[in-house]
Amino acid sequence: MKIVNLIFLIDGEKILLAMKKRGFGIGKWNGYGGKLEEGETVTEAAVREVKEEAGVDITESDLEHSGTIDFYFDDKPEWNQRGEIYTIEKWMGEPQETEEMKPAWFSFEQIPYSEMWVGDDQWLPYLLRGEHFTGEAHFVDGGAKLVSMKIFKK
Ligand code: 8DG
Repeated sequence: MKIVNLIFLIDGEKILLAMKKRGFGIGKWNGYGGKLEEGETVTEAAVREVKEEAGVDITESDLEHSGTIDFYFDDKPEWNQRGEIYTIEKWMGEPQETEEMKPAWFSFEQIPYSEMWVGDDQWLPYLLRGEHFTGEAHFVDGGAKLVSMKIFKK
């Protein structure tokens, strides 16, 4: 399965989400991330994606692996992907709006789940508590509808 990464910047009790302005997941708040380029490791790609999408510099060894979720698109199996999800508490520079993403800070108590991928409300709480998780999600209708989701604490 294709791998994508997903990175959330965390500052105390606040999380940085960014509104996706184009492409897959347009109109949703999410972390930064995307597909690996040829020859890249997941964490190398994370450094590149955060730079491209937020304009900030991070160091690979500061990334904390939080969980793995397999995203299945039951009516579009070519979209199936494994999401490797990270948090990071250190970076250099201020997150900027880019062509792809418009960032905003959210308190842990005010996560805009209704404007996120359906199902994020089932695993993001683990991440916010600093717990590790694994799981799988099954979507139809291009990701608009969640058919099932299983999340396990690791
Ligand atoms: P890029 O490689 O061009 O930068 O990325 P893209 O074309 O915009 O999208 P992508 O690589 O397909 O990555 C899409 C992002 O969407 C990736 O970070 C993982 C994420 N994603 C899913 N499903 C879900 C989900 O259920 N919740 C969240 N929060 N993200 C999801 O594919």
